[in-house]
Amino acid sequence: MKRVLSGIQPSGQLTLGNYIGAIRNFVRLQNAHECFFMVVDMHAITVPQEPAALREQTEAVAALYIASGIDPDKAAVFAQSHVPGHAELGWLFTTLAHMGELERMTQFKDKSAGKDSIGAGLFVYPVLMAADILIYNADLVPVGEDQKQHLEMTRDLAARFNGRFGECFTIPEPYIPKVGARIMSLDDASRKMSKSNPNPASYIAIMDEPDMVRKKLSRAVTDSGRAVKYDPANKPEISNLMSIYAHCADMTLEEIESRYEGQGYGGFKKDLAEHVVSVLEPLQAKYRDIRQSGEIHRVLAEGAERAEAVASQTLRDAKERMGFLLPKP
Ligand code: AQP
Repeated sequence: MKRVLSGIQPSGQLTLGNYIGAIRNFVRLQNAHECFFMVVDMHAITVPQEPAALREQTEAVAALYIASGIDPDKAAVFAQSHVPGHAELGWLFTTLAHMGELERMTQFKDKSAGKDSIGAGLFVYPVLMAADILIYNADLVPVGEDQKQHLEMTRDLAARFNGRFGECFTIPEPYIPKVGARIMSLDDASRKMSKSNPNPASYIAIMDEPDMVRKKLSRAVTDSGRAVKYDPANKPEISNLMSIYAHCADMTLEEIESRYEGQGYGGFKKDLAEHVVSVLEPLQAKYRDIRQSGEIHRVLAEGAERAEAVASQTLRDAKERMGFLLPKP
């Protein structure tokens, strides 16, 4: 059985991009694999977070995992900060990572652009991500396209460590969906949909009410012309909406093209909104039940216990190989 690891930052309201690019695949993978799904709260603080909001969002992301169909009896669901080995292994990896490779990371460039003061944590974000993955010796990492570069760096760090200290870490593979790996912003199809975008009209939040979803999609920017045709290079806006449609209606892009042949964007956008609502409404109802039950704390505690059992072994092995004097049991 392959081991799967992934996580999402509690850095705002989760979007349809997070759902299509990541969470849906978590749910698919849990049946045939040993899965670990984290709420990566320590990554979230690489940009400023309000403490009360961080706590609330951490619970919210865990509850959304469960509401989306992740079964905590199958997959370990936990908060990254509840397993201290992530931070410790992350520190060890900072001594192997190179400044040059970290400077090349596009997420760092995007998030630091135009800022006067940039936290060192944002710079070493990919090193902590490598520790998250390698501490479980994960084989597969389901992520959206934007995380591919970080995953490459994880593979490089694993190979560097193994080359220097002996085989310790599994080299993980990315698991990226073919369609929907990069859902774009509703107001600008050159930028990805992001939960930390200050303009809420740019994203569909998983918890957006049906009327809000309809409003946002009716106002979503579309290309000039009227053909519903998948052509990301020349028609990025409509192609993005088609990717969302394909996922929510469970249809292929070709089926969507033929359904709307000769019809223009109006009807397509209306139907799209209904498909999105039909996916989100049941999920929102389950989310509310889970939050009310208060069971999320138990889920997180049990998940952290399962994760810790694996993480502490790997960390011990890595430290021993690096030459640390380990305390006698
Ligand atoms: N627009 C997207 N399309 C497809 N996949 C996406 N993901 C994020 N946005 C899209 C995937 O969701 C997972 C969790 O992401 P994250 O929270 O760890 O950080 P992120 O990639 O930086 O996501 P956001 O929403 O843009 O967060 P903020 O705004 O806080 O930085 C990842 O697998 C990601 O690929």
